[in-house]
Amino acid sequence: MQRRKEKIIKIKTSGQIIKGVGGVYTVVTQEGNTVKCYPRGKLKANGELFIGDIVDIVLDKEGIIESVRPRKTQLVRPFVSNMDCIVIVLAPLPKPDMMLVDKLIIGAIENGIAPLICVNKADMQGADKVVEDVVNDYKDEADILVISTQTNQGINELLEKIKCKYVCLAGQSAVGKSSLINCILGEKKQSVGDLSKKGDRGKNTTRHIEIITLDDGTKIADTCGFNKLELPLFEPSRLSGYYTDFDIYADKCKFRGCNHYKESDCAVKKAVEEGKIAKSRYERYVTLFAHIENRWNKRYD
Ligand SMILES: Nc1nc2c(ncn2[C@@H]2O[C@H](COP(=O)(O)OP(=O)(O)OP(=O)(O)O)[C@@H](O)[C@H]2O)c(=O)[nH]1
Ligand SMILES: [Mg+2]
Ligand SMILES: [Zn+2]
Repeated sequence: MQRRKEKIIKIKTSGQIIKGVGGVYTVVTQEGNTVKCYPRGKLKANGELFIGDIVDIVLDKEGIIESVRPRKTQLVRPFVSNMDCIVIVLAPLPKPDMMLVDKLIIGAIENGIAPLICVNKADMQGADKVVEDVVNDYKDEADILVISTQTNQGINELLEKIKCKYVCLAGQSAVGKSSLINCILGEKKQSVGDLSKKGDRGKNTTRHIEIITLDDGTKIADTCGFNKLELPLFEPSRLSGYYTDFDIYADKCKFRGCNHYKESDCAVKKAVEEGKIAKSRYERYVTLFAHIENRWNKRYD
């Protein structure tokens, strides 16, 4: 008896990568199915896939990622693409790193998206001071929310703001990004770290980025915390373009293309002296400018 050869039907579809561990990507297809996928060889050669990528896949015995659709937005740290908004999370503990916040805002502006700052752990001692500092430095740059995953303060307000969007959390390790996901879901889905030792900077509990979808369609990417962030190299004169809070003064600087750095008759510096621009933010701008200039000058070394 002749056995009929079974025909394997390949199904083409597309979907979004919601997780990637060790070269295996979890894709939610447009039909709503969750499938494990492997990238085609040429994709691996062309660089890594981002969590959030919209990909075309072929479902054979296993899912194969054939190609990546152009990315609407993308960040290298965290390694996420296509998000509508970056939610920068900080807290009284670990000690906030405002330079990191500045750099994350630069990333948001580069992608043409609005940053949202969440000061978490509002229940902790010292939270008021952190809120005061954040408002002082970023009130003209970002929406600011004060939240606590322990008391639920501000959580509904946050959910309202991000409703039906796809956002990625970003920030230092142990500020409470995964705790926020658990708080929103009402279950312990994500592992949460311990921040018990004094001076502890957190232990990088979350090792893999994962996009979590809420019942109303809102998507939140839980990401890996980091304590250092190096910006991609660019010409130092471009830096002030990312400081939109400087814009209304920059027109009045004496020199066109003023970097608000060592130049005289600088309206931005004057605004700082008059308290119209936060001194702390400007001082970090100067530090960052010098750093980028140094890297730029050594770019061929
Ligand atoms: N007091 C207080 N502690 C909180 C709050 N939210 C989170 N924590 C604590 O902060 C610590 C770190 O929380 P995680 O959620 O693991 O922090 P994370 O930002 O995800 O850290 P990484 O995954 O390492 O980037 C844990 O001990 C949490 O219990 C809060 O609102 N108030
Ligand atoms: Mg985490
Ligand atoms: Zn100037």
